[in-house]
Amino acid sequence: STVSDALDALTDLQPDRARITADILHGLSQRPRQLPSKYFYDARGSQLFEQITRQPEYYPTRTELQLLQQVSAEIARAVGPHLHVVELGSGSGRKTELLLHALADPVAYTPIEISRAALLDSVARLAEALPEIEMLPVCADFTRPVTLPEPQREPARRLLFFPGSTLGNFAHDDAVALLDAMRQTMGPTGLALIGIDLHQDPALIEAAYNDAAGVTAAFTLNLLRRLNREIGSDFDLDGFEHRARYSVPRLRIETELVSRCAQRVHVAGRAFDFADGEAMTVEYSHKYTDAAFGALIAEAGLRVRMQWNADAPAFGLRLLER
Ligand code: AVI
Repeated sequence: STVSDALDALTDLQPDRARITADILHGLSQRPRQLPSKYFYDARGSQLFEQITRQPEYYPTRTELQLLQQVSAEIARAVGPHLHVVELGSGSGRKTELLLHALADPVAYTPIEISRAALLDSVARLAEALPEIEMLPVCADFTRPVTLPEPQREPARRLLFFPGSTLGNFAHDDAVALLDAMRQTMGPTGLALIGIDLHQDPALIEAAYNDAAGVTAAFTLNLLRRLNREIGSDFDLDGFEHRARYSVPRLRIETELVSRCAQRVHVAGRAFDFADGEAMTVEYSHKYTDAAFGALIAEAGLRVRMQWNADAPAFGLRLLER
C-alpha cells in the first residue's frame, strides 16, 4: 500500500464517549474500584508508553525486540509464506516491522489499535517501509468483536501477532475469553505468536513499573486526565498517586491509583466517595511460568507449537496452534 491507500483503508471503531462512560461507571461501582487499563492509550498515553519502553528499568520491550531479532528467521520458517498478519494492540509497530521484514512475502497486515493517533503514525511509517504489503488498519478495542478486513490477495493463513506481554494485562477469565476469540479468528490452520513476560526476580519486575524518572507514574495518572477531558469527570490529578507492587502468589504487578485524602469525584452526574488511602486498581501485568501459561492457553483450546526464551532478563515468545 501507499501511505494514502493505507489511511483510506482504515476501519474506525474507536470507543465513543458513551462506551467509555459506561465502562468507567461500572468499574467505579466495584470494590475495590477499578478502571480499565485499555483507556490509558489516548494520544498522550501512547506517547508516554513509548517513553516507558525506553526507560532503563523497563526491560520487556528491549528484551523482546532483541529476542525477535535473534529468532525471526526461525519464526519465518515455522509459519510459512503469504500470511495475513493481524496484530492486537500494535502501538508503535516497532516489533511488527522486524517481523514483517523476516516473513516470506506477507500478503497483508492488519494492526488493531485502540489509540487512533498511534495507529495512524505507525501505519504511515510501515506503509513507507513495506509498500509491497497491503495495509488494512483497524482502530478498535480488540476485546470486542471485530470483523477483519479481507486482503485482495488470498493469504495462506492468518498469523495473529500479540507481542509485549499485553496478554498479561488481562485478568484470568478475560485472558481465556480473549485467547478463545483469537483461536476462532485464527481459523483451522492459523497460528498465533505471543510475547510473554516471565516470572523472575520480583525486585527487577517491580523496578520496571516504578522507573526513577517517573514516566510510569505520569502514564498511570494520564488516565484520569483523559477521562476528565473525554467524559467530563472531575478527578483531581494531585489527589491520587501511582503505586505498583509485584504479588508473588498472583504472579502479577498490581498497579493502583491511591487516593491521597478523603475526596468526592463526579462522573456523568454521579458522585463517588474515596477514603483517604483507598486504592483503585488500574492495571494488572501478569508474569508467567511455563506451567501457568500452558494451563491458561489450554483452557482456550490452544497449545504451544514452538517457543523461544531470553534469559536475564527473561522474556518468552510462544508460537501457538489449535
Ligand atoms: C502494554 N503492557 C503490556 C504494559 C505492561 O507492562 O503491562 C503496559 C505498562 N504499564 C506500565 N508500564 C507498562
